[in-house]
Amino acid sequence: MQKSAIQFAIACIFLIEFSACKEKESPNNKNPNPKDSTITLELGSPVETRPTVTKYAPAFIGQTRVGSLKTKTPFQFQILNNNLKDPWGIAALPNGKLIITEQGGTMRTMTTDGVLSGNIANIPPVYYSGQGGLLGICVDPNFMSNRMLYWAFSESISGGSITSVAKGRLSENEDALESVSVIYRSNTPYNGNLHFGARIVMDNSGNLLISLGERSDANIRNQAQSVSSSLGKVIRITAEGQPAPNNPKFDGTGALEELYTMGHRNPQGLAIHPITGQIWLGEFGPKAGDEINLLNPGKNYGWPVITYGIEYSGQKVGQGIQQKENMEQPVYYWDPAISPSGMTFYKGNKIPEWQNNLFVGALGGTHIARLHVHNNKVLGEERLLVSEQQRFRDITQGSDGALYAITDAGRVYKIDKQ
Ligand SMILES: [Ca+2]
Repeated sequence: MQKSAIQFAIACIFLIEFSACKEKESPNNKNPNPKDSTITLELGSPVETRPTVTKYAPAFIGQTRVGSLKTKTPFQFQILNNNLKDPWGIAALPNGKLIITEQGGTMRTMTTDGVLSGNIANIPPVYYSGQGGLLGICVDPNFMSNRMLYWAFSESISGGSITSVAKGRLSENEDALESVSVIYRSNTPYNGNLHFGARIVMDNSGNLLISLGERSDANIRNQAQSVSSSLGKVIRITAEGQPAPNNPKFDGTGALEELYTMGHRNPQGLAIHPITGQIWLGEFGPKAGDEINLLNPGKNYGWPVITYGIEYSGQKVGQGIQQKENMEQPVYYWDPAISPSGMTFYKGNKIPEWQNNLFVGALGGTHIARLHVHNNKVLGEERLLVSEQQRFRDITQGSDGALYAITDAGRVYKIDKQ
């Protein structure tokens, strides 16, 4: 059978499966999100029409190329500002403004009218090279009382560069950070400027989760499988930078206490599901094999042992396998790659069919991927803002309920109901 025919069959099966699923969603059914069951999902053929790069088969139906969705509620987008320089992270402040990092080492606030502040003072120096610099940003859920910000960045130290985490209090007039301290430094310096990971979120228990890349090169990336290295991991630390209490225990010599999950390549997306509180992660595969993972603490996500991608040279990665015992499968993957970067769940209600959907900024893909997530599966996919041809670096939801996205060209988009 032709690959396209197989994919069409998969799309049809999904439509049937989901219809069956909807039938069961009565008020007596324990659906964690009752509002979700009111949404009708009409799936078309997959959004991806290019041929696959690999010949690898998914581990389960719906792991890649699910049926397409189309937003029915009229929505609009506008460019609020196009004067940022290499923006990397965006997060919402509870006062209605947004806070944005620029890779070169600056941080600024922006109003939802697009008015940018000057550079906020007292940011520690960053290693600004390649994919490094001032990177992910996180606003404390208790910002109203403590005004704390946390950020991830690359730093140059003896022996190379690392991913680090700092925190500081945003001054009342928002022009400076106060009581700034670096609370975490990766234990594995490496001479290179790729794969820092560096997305950061605070979970419902007040601990920080930070994604760390495996530094890309063939001679270092195996450390994603080493429990004594912070490379290729998600770590979970307290706001003081200590390993979080009740972190999982990893087997092996010198296992780091801050580890949460292992076996990641370059994870640049982290988001907390609004209903389940679970942590979702996006990561770049090599040539193909970009992944969305649902993080279960203590688990191994497989890189570079299993992957749905191949080397940029075209050769297989390692043994060229996609599944292995004790290694987790991605919830979803892309072949060819779209380069998934920052991502967020939509918690608003203005566009009902977007509720609890995952929005993923695509760099190489030059769009925003909307994934309909249901019971920890991806059921449908839509590509938004395709016409803009922008490399979308990060996306967040403002306190006004609109989505805000930044692009490598320095733009800030607002996306909202019409
Ligand atoms: Ca994986």
